[in-house]
Amino acid sequence: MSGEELPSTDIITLTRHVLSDQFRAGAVATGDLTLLLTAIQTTSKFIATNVRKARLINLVGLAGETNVQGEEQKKLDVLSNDIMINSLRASGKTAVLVSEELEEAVIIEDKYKGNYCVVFDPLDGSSNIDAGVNIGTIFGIYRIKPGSKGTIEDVLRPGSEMVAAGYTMYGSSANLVLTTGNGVNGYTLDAALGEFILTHPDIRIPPRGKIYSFNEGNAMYFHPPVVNYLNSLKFPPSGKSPYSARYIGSMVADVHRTLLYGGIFGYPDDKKSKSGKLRLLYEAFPMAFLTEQAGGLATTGTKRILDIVPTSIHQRCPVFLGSRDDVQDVLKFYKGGGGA
Ligand code: AFP
Repeated sequence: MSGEELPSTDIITLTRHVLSDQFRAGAVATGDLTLLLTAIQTTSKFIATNVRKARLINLVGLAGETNVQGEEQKKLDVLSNDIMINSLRASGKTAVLVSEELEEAVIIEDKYKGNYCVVFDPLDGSSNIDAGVNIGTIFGIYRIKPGSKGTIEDVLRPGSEMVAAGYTMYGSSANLVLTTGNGVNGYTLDAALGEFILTHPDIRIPPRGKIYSFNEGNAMYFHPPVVNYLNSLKFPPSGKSPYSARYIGSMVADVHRTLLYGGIFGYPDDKKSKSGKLRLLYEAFPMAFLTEQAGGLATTGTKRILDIVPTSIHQRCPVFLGSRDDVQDVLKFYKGGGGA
């Protein structure tokens, strides 16, 4: 095979990687989390396949229902929610499920009950589906509290208590990015093998970036710290270059770029949206966990996101996350001390 590159015979799949982590954890690990992650991988493969053929099999467009946030549900949202609920229940590893698409938490019946709770947005960024823009699944995983049979209290806990979090981005390829609390790794779906392969080991977010990612269409509602911070990026002191703006409007895609290239992603609270737009449990917490594990910071502007104690499953929260130095600049503006 001269001139041709030989395929690697030592590929690291997501399951192999998580299992090797489990071996390192020794006696503590039961393998349950690995099996749960296998179920999540299956749902991501299913959703990735359907996103790809959505236009051809008439899956885009409205499903004719509204979800708990009062937003119109797309057919793919419904499908993605159903596959996740079915697969997670059948895994036998879950006790409580919270989905963006369902008003109430799902308490798993005894027959299938396990020790984990999964909070998820099955298809985030769905207003982008019809335009073929990247969308994704976001998930966070808690272990039930000791002695609990699995109740809503098991998910009304700070994000810092999550044991794993991640997202799968459906774009030119399907990328699953995961933390189990020991750094962040990225896996790309090899469609021929049907496996997520480790392609982005130990993702580290650069300490400072050159990109900001906000929906500036809301600028008239922004509070002064945000307006002043954004102005400092656009009109830096002479000699410095302004930041570039990039905003996809699909959190998974905007955060994925921020993790890889650095910079800052923000969806602040403002005069119109008193708590911002993004959901704490299944958007802000998982992304904050990933960002911190990659060496970045995630804040509401006044407090660390992972320290918030949720009071309801669909509550919202302001979000600034990304490169350490960039997020610290925002914090300075909130403290009234100006920026870099
Ligand atoms: P959709 O799922 O309705 O498209 O909302 C996506 C999202 O929750 C998140 O993925 C984006 O970061 C954010 O909302 C975009 O919101 P704006 O459209 O208000 O900028």
